[in-house]
Amino acid sequence: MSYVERTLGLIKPDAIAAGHVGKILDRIIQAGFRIVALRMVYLTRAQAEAFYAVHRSRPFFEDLVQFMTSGPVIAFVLEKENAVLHYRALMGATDPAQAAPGTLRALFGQSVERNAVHGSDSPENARREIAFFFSESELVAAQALTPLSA
Ligand code: 3AN
Repeated sequence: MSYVERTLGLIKPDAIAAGHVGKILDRIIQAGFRIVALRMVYLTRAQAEAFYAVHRSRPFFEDLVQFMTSGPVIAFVLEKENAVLHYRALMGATDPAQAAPGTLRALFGQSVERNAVHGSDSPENARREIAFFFSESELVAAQALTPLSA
């Protein structure tokens, strides 16, 4: 069954530095997602560690935190039917070399670490990650300002 759902996406520092922000957002919009909130932030070390806490024991954790604090990220909330799965499909596999042609990571990712974009991997994590970046009032305000027919 499909139902309207929200997911949290990030454009990572590598893609921002390479000038890919406009192209990535355009592909997201063309794929039928509605952007209900968006902001650019510099993550602090503590914030990056908290966001990726589930990976704390992985060997790449320190590098990942360093990379994610090496420049700003753009965080956004997307809305669509089955948004979590659909955005994962649009992103492609974690490793850009394994990602299907035409996916965001195949097009804009450089390596398994510098892979251009992030997306929540489950509805539960989407709720946690959306709350990490946006307050409830920001989401409600964004929804009120966006035409329902968009
Ligand atoms: P995804 O982002 O596709 O859900 P996860 O959750 O397995 O992938 O990994 C979270 C992030 O950690 C990835 N986006 C990537 O930046 C980084 N990462 C995952 N595996 C590796 C790895 N083997 N080496 C370096 N970084 C990795």
